[in-house]
Amino acid sequence: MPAYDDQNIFAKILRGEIPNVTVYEDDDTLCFMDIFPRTDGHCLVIPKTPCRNMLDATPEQLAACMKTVNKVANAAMKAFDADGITLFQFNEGAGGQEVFHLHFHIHPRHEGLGMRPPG
Ligand code: D5M
Repeated sequence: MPAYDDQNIFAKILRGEIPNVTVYEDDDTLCFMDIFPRTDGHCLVIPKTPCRNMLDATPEQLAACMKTVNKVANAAMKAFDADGITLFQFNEGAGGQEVFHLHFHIHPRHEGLGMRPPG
């Protein structure tokens, strides 16, 4: 697997080099709105420390991300009056990953409503 590249777009967001719409932040993680939302309320949770994806993540990075996913997903259930949450996470190009900094997609879902296509 290639090494972490700090020129990826989420590393730039973490350094404040490009803007984002922040949903939640703590010492270890950042959650912000996805620029191409596939459902209303589609947002991303990332660790603040370098990590390419789940395959090279430490237990601490994964735990911190899951803690934030749990908080944001429960808040999104209320904020969007959602019926459920879909959690996506992709690893390497063959696994569907396009931005190579670990991230978890949170999708609030409603009964009978599909997801918009990617992009
Ligand atoms: O896809 C990467 C995801 O990251 C995709 O849903 C678009 C989103 N994205 C890309 N650039 C930005 C910026 N600048 N802000 C917010 N969201 C962004 P994946 O296949 O999961 O690697």
